[in-house]
Amino acid sequence: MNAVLQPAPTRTTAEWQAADSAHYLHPFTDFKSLASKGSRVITRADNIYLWDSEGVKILDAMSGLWCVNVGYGQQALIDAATAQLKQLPFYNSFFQTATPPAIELAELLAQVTPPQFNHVFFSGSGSEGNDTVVRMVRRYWDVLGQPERSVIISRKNAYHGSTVAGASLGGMSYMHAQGGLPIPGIVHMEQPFWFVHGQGKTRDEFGLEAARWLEAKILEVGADKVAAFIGEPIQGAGGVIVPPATYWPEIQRICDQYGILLVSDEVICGFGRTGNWWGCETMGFRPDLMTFAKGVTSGYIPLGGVMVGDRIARVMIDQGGEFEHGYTYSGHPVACAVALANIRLIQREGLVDRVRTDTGAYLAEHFKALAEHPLIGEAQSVGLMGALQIVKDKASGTCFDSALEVGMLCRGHCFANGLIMRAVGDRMIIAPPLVITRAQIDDMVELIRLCLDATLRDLQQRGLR
Ligand code: PXG
Repeated sequence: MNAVLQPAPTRTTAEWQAADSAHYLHPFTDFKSLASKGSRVITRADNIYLWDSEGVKILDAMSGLWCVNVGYGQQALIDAATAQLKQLPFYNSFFQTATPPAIELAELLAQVTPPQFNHVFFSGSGSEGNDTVVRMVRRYWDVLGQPERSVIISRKNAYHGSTVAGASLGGMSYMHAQGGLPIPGIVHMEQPFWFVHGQGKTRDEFGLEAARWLEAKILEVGADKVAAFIGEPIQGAGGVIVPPATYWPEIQRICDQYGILLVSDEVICGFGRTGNWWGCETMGFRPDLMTFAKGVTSGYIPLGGVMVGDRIARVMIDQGGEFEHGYTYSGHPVACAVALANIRLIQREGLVDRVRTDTGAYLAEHFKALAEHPLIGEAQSVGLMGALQIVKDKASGTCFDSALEVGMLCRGHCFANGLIMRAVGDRMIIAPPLVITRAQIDDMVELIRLCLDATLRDLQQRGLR
């Protein structure tokens, strides 16, 4: 028998990196390339800050991975997990059983979601939630005697997860290229990215035009074959792409006209990120299904799910019989207990209102000022998510050759200066914890400016600017 592995908190960075590259295959990673560099090992966190194994303090402007909405170190969440682990660490919700945290969370979610939502189906992640969406949407139309309505329309450059269904719904062509995706019955239309596709038009004109691509796609597929349309209210992993204000209301109108279901993937936009509880509230539409994950527990423990609107719930409950679908961890009691503590904390601290009326507006003002920087062609933020578009030429809005990986260069400067930002191509992304203060926003914006300056200097030295 192997010796019992002891935790080794005192290992050096080099020792962590050696063990990491020997055994750990990281997500979305070139394994060989990472092994040659070594991972940055994060060892602790508090509020909006992380510390690495060298003791370096880092401002986490990405909330972990768009999820630590209440910030790190919240005692109420830690206590909720500890108490539930002692009381009942696990029981399932199959075979006509349930646990108090899962029941209470279902009840609370019905209260904090738009009025059409009174039921929830739990999963372990956002990807699994979107697998549930595919199964439920198709089952709904089956039960109504229209099984031929099975096609789901999504968008290019959307991110809906990494399971087979999630990656198929998503519109990342490099993901489709690995594993024969998408699965049949999922089609994609162009994204509402004004900066790339809408130049020469007003944002509002472009928003209507981009929404009408949905109608064109419905007619191409056949209106009687389309089951649903899915989209993120604001695309997150695709680069914080904020659609024009005209886009979502027109999408809603088209879905209503053709009777197709509307699915909002709220995995990033949910739980206050955009200054309302839900991104669909900020963008002005009324979905039939909402996928959530991440912010439901502020990432302290995995949990996801799907809010099921009354239109679908009534059919599934009254006429559907058994729904042949579920996960071992659907309604995991510890995850649900943490989610309850997390949502109550958001309510108690008024975090959603704070983002809408205070910190979101404050960030927008300072972010807009970054658009003056010689490298930035567009600066956009909604609530506490934002993007800076790096450009080669400000006047024309021309971008750098993508092979130059200018975004990665900038991300390197962020890493070196104690700031975590995400680079999506040449778009620099932020989504800081919702507890961030005005003073911390000042620090963050100052750090961003410093990193943009350093990136510009590099480009000038290489003769690229
Ligand atoms: N939907 C959306 C809108 C997401 O952003 C998922 C579904 C999948 O959730 P899970 O819990 O299965 O990961 C996501 C996840 C990035 C990045 O690089 C974004 C996500 C995940 C990993 C990386 O921005 N979003």
